[in-house]
Amino acid sequence: MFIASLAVLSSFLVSQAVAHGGVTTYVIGGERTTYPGWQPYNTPTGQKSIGRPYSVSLTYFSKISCNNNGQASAGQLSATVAAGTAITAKWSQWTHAEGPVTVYMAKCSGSCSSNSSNSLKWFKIAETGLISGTLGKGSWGNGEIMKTLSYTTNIPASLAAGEYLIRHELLALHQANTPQFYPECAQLIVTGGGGKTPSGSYLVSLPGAFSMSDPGVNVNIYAADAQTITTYKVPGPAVWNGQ
Ligand SMILES: *[C@@H]1O[C@H](CO)[C@@H](O)[C@H](O)[C@H]1NC(C)=O
Ligand SMILES: [Cu+2]
Repeated sequence: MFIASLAVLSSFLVSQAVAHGGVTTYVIGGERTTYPGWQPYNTPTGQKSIGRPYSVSLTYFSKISCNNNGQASAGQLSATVAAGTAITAKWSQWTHAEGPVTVYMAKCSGSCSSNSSNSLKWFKIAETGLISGTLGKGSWGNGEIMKTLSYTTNIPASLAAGEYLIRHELLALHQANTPQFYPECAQLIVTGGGGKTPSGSYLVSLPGAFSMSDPGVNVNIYAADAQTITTYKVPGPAVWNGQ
């Protein structure tokens, strides 16, 4: 009895630790359609998920696109979603209040499952950075994730139909000058839409869009000046306005 409850407790702690910062569920169009995200603490064998695979939620620049080698899983699925529809990412656990939340998309050529996330062009569809207050003591997008464990954004209504990756990133800034990235991707098949895709400065490569030289990445929220600075530029391109 004692041994059994210890085993249950330790497996609970392990899965919580690994799941920290990982999208566990995607909800499309309100509560009507729910898809499980990739489950990093389960064996990859036989997993069928719209989430791209990853093993540990925390990552760094070399794996910044989808937190893996860029490839789809063997059982990769895609979710069909009409342009203009809300998509909600849900996390099971999150503990870092400081830093921005961003959502990117990338158009695949042909089938997303045969495209590396590292060679696509990404655009940003939403961001929540410093909401109020200072870098050191302010309210951040990541603090909202701690409260709701979810982030909802709309697939741009004007977006061209086709296959896309969607990427949610939590950038945790609680360690001085040591950013922690928690990105995950999922595959979507967008229907309807207005035939538009962004161009020019809205499109970036991942890796490539930001590095430690970015002032929004290399942040010390405990520095003296951070207690008075009230502006913060979220790393990456401007949010695409759908035009
Ligand atoms: C994406 O996959 C298609 C095949 O479906 C291929 O023709 C194309 O070159 C790939 N593009 C990238 C960027 O990997
Ligand atoms: Cu953490």
